[in-house]
Amino acid sequence: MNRVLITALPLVLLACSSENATGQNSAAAAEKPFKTSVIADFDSPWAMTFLPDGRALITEKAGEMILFDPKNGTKIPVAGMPKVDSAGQGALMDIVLSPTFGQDRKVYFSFSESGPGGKGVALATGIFNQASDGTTKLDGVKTIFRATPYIEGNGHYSGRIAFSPDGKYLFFTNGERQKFDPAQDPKATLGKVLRLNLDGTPAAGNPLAAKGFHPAVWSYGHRNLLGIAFDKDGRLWEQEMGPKGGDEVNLIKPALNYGYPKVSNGDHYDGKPIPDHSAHDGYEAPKVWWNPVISPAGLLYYSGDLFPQWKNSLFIGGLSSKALVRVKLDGENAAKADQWDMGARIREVEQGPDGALWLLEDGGQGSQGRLLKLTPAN
Ligand SMILES: [Ca+2]
Ligand SMILES: [Ca+2]
Repeated sequence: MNRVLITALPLVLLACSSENATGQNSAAAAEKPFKTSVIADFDSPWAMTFLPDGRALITEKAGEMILFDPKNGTKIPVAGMPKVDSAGQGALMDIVLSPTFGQDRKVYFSFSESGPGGKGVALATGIFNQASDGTTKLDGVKTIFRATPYIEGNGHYSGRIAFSPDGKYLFFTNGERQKFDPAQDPKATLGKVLRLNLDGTPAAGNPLAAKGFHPAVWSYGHRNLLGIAFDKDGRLWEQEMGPKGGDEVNLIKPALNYGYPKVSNGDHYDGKPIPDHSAHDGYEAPKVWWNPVISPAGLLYYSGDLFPQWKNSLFIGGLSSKALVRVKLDGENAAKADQWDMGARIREVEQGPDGALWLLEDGGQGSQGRLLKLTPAN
């Protein structure tokens, strides 16, 4: 097959092929309300975002950022990226455009790195520039925030980015690094949702600073937060990989403690029980949780017109579940809606300019790292 597959290749056809290893049968595939087209293939992609001109920036785990043009399949490497420590769950992680991208071409991205004390997740900015010969780079790359503290290990960095609807604040997720207790440690940014100014400094008025918390903390008691998104009414939704049987979608509110590792509807992977959430225990319970787990990676709030029936839904990419998962929102409530078998670990979900859904497969454990475009079946 060609390196770049711009021809639509419905998975319905793949599902009938003897080469298909997805385990789907064609009847189940045919029930999907979308057609899946394979657009391109990447090397362990992690995140993507669309530019105003319809091209996309795509991050790869080892540290490459790629400018991709869906119209012709062109891939251009973006120069100027910092050194990434991509061992284990480490990666060049999220990529989002600044709220002011139209004026200043600034982008924000996250990555894991080595530093004093061990490793941690960092947040950086750069100015996206493309020369007349097509070469592309980020100019003036600057790390503007680092997790506290850096510690040993290669897991649970998190590193997802979202901007408040007014464009004034940046919300950044820091995972608990598989060390459990940092999620409840007021001084650590680990296991927290953070609210920062656009220059990476902690936002004034964060709700726990006066109680001795790190001044960036917005909410705490989280595990591995691999998705964060605002809805049309300005509510902040978050998903996280919980312990065994405890993956979560949470509605994030300032100063609340979401419980980990003190309480969870799941239990530790080594079998040790964790008390479940219960009413009036002082911990904020998830709106939705999964047992068995789905291993949620990317999170998208859908606002497009191409799938009007899915407005006001969250879409979640599932790793171990090899699924695209839809959660229906209704004000402050959320409920499981759909879980489609995609036959591959799904790392990222994005909305295209026309409202199509775009997925990035994970690159490991049998998944190929393909870029998929979903459009209505009929
Ligand atoms: Ca994205
Ligand atoms: Ca439990």
